[in-house]
Amino acid sequence: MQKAWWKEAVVYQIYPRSFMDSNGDGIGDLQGIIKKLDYIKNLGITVIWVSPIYKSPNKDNGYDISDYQDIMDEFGTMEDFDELLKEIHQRGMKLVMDLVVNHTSDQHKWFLESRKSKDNKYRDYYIWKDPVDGHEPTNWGSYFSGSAWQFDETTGQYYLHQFVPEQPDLNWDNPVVRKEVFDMMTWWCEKGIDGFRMDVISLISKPEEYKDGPVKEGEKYSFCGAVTANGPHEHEYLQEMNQKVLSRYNLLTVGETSCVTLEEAKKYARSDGKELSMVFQFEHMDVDSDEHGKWTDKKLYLPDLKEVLNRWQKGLEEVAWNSLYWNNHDQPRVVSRWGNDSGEYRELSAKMLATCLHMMQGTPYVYQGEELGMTNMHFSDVSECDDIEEKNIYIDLVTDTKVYTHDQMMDIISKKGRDNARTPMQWDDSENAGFTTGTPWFAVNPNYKTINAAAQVEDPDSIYNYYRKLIELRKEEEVIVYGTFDGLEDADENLYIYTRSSENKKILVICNFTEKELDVPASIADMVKENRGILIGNYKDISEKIRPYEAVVYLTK
Ligand code: TEU
Ligand code: CA
Repeated sequence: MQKAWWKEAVVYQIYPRSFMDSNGDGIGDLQGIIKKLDYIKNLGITVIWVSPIYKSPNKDNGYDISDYQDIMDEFGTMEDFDELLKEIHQRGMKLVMDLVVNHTSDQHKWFLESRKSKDNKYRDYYIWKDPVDGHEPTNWGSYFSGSAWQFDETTGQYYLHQFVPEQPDLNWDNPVVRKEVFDMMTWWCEKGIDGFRMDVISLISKPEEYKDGPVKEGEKYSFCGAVTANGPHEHEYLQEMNQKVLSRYNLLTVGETSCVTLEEAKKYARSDGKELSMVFQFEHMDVDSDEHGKWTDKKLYLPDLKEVLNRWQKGLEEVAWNSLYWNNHDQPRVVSRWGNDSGEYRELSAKMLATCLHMMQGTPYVYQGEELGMTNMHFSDVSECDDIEEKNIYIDLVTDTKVYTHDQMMDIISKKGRDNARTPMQWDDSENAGFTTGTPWFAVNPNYKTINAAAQVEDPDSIYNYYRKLIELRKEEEVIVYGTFDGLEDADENLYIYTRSSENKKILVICNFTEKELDVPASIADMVKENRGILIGNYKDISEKIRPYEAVVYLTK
């Protein structure tokens, strides 16, 4: 298999707003990140991905950009950025920026001009359509509730926004827009960055025809992603981006490809390097969704998770490349979601989940705080929430349609909402978890007294040091990066078992997703018995049984 530095990388995602505040204003910033680079380096991380740091009104916490070539006031200055990049490179790490070019902020100068008149030079930078029978051009619904169209009085037309109205979609069919984006990307590459995470990049090529889509039972709109994802010119535009920008630098590029299928991923992450290095897929994030999407307290059924991940492991083998993630700034904390965040089981299940993911084939992503076993937080009222997606879904499912009561919705937001990932990083047991000397912009999880970095960095048995060993193993054992994946016992409802094999090495990974003590399945009993040692495990000794939330990686050849 073709080798590449980004296949051997381990990426740490920082959500700057909640990572570390250096000036006491309660908001994380670039100087705060610089203070914590040694903490990240010590984990064994090789690449840092920062969520958007560009100028933004923060309607969607930076995913609504008003100036792509300047730094958000709250985060610092371009000089701070230059210092951050230098400090990261000096530590032998790389920096990946978050590229949000499916849409801009409505405060971006392009949109401020575009909305002025129909014949404005920037009009076609965005997607404007006439009303149809006095209403929205199509029945498309936004990712964040409501219509995906916003009426603009000045020119009597609607503009498309697949997220909130303050995030108007760019018109990628306009070659001038593509050139603007490619020039901006080149500008950042010339500054020396090492890659891009590309926000909803699968949505940039819109359908040739703007017409109504299918509406699900009980819904008012047709989900826009279903008609816009993986559009007719998607791969043409990405190959143009690759040819004009990406291929000229030594980059890690990861597409956040909402609604991507395995077949489409083979195009986005094709191994000939003509598009992107890899993609974030979402099928495994949807295994605990239902007719209300992720807004449900549906429990994980392990065979569903195994079916998705094993299919992606085998499906991309040799032809493309996987990313590996449980967490990011849009997902709840996995130890609460699919582990057990209470008592002794929190540490065990956090290490088990980490083992399950990090022994697979692909580039692993660690989201800030995941390496500490940070957990979800309880929100009792929507007024405690910051996330626009949560606020809008509350109105949709409680106020407007009464699908859920207030208590039901708050319980579900506490389980699945994005705010769970945005509580401030827990550095130590001092006030505000050492995140800020001021008033934190968002509530700190009260469990910071016991769950924090200071309590773990020096403890050899901590979750932090377990992640450090997993990452070290990946650097030592080539079979973990390049070995073949084979799932075992796919139907088992409690255990996730798979092997990774290369010419002269084979490992067996066993993860117990439950608090039950279980027998070793007969199918792997011999492999276990003849093992040549344990590479890593979350119990100090070995047992005839598989214990609650046990993870163990045997060397079998
Ligand atoms: O997220 C795109 C996306 O698919 C989100 O709808 C996400 O999957 C969802 O919130 C999970 O329930 C990207 C960014 O990661 C997200 O933070 C932004 O809000 C969004 O695009 C718009 O830029
Ligand atoms: Ca600050």
